Amino acid sequence: MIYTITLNPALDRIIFLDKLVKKDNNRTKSIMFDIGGKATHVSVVLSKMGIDNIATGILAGSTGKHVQSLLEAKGVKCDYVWQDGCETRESIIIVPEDEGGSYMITQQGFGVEKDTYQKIKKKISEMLVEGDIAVISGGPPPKITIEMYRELLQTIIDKKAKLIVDVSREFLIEAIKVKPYLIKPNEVEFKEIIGKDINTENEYIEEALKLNENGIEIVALSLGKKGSIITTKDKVLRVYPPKIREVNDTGCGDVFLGGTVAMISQDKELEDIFRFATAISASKATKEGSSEFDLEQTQELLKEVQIQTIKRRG
Ligand code: TA6
Repeated sequence: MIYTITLNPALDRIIFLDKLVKKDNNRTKSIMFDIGGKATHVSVVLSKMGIDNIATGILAGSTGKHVQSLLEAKGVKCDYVWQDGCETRESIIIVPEDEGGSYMITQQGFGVEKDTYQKIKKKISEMLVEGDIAVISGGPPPKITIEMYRELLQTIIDKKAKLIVDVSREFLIEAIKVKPYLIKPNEVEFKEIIGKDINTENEYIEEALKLNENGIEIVALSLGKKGSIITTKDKVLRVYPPKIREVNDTGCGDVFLGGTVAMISQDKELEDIFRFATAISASKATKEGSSEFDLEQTQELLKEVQIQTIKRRG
């Protein structure tokens, strides 16, 4: 079974404008809601592909109910811990259509009480069995300390599940200590964990291979619109995305992770994993929602993904 763990889900309020002008009354063209928070997106991808999974984490209030109803409408099986007396956060995504790209204004979220933390830790421990895949992704909520986060990761490792982590800053630095199966840092996050201000792709590869040698099976370094560098002990790939007409770039990284997890769960080869992940992420970029994509379009885009094998052991 695959479990996606979003400690701090968000309701994405996505606002489309012709343009965004300071000190002006910018009239919206349209507004839509989607799920947010990162591992939630992984569950959406898996569910649409018919791959069994359960979405868990922490939700609260009417906004939390809205997130859960959006997830269930997308076919996701939910098993969240609920905290009373507060509200799941919103992430406001502004898409000015004259610029390309988007602006994201994200609330921190509510402070997680100790008993809520104990409940999610217990749920994770009781659900997971050896061989499961556990994806923990997205910024942890307030009051989740590094120590508490590490304990959650250790709980997953102790159950001998395959741990996949997409988080940033001090939480990612902590995560690599438990040697997760896969991490998906962007360039800023990667520099934070290696503690060096490097810039060339060769330097990235050299540092990523050190992480592989230290026990992280797959490092998927996201270069954003430039694609990604994938390293394992035995292989290094440089993956280039297809050309698409971008509508909303929000959620591309999370859907990329969803595609990655889907292919890993089907024991695909490294190239196939990241060809698919790149294609489904490109499909997401052509959609308005932060978790929208089209599987038929993804199949079409597969052949436009370019992969260069830079290193192969043996
Ligand atoms: O990556 C996109 C996204 O998940 C949005 O849907 C929005 O919810 C935001 O990121 C949340 O980011 P955070 O790191 O705060 O969990």
